[in-house]
Amino acid sequence: MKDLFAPKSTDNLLPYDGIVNDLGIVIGEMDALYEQLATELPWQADTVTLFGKTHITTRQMVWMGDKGLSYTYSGHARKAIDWTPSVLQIKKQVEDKLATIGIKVEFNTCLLNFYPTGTDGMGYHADDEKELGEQPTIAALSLGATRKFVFKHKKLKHRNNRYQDKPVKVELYLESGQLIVMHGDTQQYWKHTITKTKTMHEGRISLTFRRMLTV
Ligand SMILES: O=C(O)CCC(=O)C(=O)O
Repeated sequence: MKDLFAPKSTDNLLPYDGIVNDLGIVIGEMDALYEQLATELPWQADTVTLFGKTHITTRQMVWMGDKGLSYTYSGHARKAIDWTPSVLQIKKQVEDKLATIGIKVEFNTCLLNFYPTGTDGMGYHADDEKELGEQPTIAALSLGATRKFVFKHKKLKHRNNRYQDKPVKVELYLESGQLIVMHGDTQQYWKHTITKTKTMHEGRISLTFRRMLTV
């Protein structure tokens, strides 16, 4: 039976200052796709410099995109590798899905993250680098283990008069095959994280599609 209270893909999951839509499970054969990406991609540890300290992550990453694109975040520049046929096909499916809620975008890069277990995560950050332009549209597709994804407002620490009882944190559980899209002012006002957990032992891959300015 259809759940009348299930959120619609056009509902905004953020209470203010940005837009996040949940398009639900948008692809099939997720297990096979997860295995394919886990084995065929050249995963590497990520290097992150925060407050002058450099860390090598247990999370693995691959940066993929149109020829010649490079991207600097967390203090390090990365050069994109060429699209693989499987990721290019997923990109097309994601773009088609977004078009169904009126978002027309052609992504030119994808950051893929591989979290081997629940103890691998990604700290709070915003994808607000200048190469992404103002109000970037970023689509995130999850494969594998279900993980918690949390948004936290950058400035508001507590509910205040301006927003009355609206929350300053929003939590989602992202399942295999699920697609969310962050757009509008989201990166300007909110940070997001993949929280760590000791209770999850399976891996997860995320594909975060972006459009970088190429001038
Ligand atoms: O793994 C995810 O879903 C989030 C990845 C992320 O925050 C990012 O690539 O900026």
